[in-house]
Amino acid sequence: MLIWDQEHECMPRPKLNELQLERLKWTVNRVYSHVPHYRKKFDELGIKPESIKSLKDLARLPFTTKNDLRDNYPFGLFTVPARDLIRIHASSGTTGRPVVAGYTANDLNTWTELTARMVTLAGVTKDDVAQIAFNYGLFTGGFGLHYGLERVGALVIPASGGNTERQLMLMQDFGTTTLIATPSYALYIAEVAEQSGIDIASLKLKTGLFGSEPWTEEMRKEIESRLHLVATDNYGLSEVMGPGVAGECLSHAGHHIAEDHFIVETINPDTGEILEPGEEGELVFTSLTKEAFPVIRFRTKDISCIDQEPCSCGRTTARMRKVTGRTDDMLIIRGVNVFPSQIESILMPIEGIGPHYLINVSRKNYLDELEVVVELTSPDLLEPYSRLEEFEDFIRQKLYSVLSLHARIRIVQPGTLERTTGKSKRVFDSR
Ligand code: DLL
Repeated sequence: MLIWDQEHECMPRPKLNELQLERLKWTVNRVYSHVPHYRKKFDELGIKPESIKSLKDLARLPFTTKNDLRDNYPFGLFTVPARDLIRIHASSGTTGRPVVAGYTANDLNTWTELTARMVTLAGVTKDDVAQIAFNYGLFTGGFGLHYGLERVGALVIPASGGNTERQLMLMQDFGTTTLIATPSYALYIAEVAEQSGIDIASLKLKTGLFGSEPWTEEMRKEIESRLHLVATDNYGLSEVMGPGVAGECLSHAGHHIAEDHFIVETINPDTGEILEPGEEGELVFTSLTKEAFPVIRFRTKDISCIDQEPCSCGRTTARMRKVTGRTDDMLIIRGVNVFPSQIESILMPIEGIGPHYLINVSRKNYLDELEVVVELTSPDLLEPYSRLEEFEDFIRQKLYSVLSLHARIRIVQPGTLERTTGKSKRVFDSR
């Protein structure tokens, strides 16, 4: 198995920790001297850059939250003036101001190296034809993957998101071997191919690099069987860099984190207490090499756990388990904690319904109500009516056995639910 940066990806842990400490000191120094927000927070806690003597001292530093980023919109947390930046990206942000990420020339080079690492993890090489169906724009997905793929020497097709029929034409004509998209868009591409009578098995697709939104193992199986490829997951976020923070290798044993560039911690989201490897909690990232927009202990709200054991692929970098939810994703319905990913895991294996679903939560007479809308795979399944009721009942029972919640099930015709070319929105909470 090819490793992009053998030296850093396979470093013995003591050596890696040494490098992390040196880089952490550099970062703390940098934010203390250039970013008023950090200086003020550190001063309040009596922390000076010299206070960082070991990696354990990281725990003394304050957390950074999305609100801190919003309060300093747009450039308040940058360490350099705009003239030293050469690129800006921003997260779409469903509410309020977007998060703005700035990059110096060195930052872009680091980012390119890390996405090159990540695509290599997934087995992509210079022999591949990589079609990027992420949006190119302020979103970090398109440009982020673009440069990493070019660096490994793959032939890049910058298709961008949308225009699904053209995506399929490009796949057929240019011999795409690697598809880069959100998992929900990958499914949509599969669906359009099936509807247009394209024989997907005859395409050259081999690998899928999917990320940017949560998806379950059940969804992975569905995508792999419909697109005839090996689907790998990769994780990243604009605040920390974009894609390239972590990605799966072909051992499929978690996502390797670029620990020479980021320190990852898991914390109890309620108390802030630091958790041990293996314990599930909120991921917190500290950047170690970023120039323009370093982050100190950024709380991601993403839930995962960390494994520091070396991987069978030979890399020593810690691995994070696939992120299946966020602390702010969790729905509390009649006192029961429900993650959308749990519902997805239950629905996906049920024969006769497709991988598209919606979760509606509302309140009626002071009581929470959960409605799950699912799509049939074939319109014939709607007949006769009694079968439909039976089927709804079956799905309701399945959900009840895991969630202990009675849900209303609404079965709709194939193709009814909205498809997405980017990140999907499946939960609507009107309470
Ligand atoms: O989604 C960066 C990215 C682009 C990652 C392309 C991978 C591929 P944002 O738009 O800032 O950045 O969204 C970041 O998306 O905090 C997670 O909640 C979620 N997310 C990203 N990747 C995954 C993943 C990009 N593989 C937010 N699994 C993060 C689950 C993910 N959630």
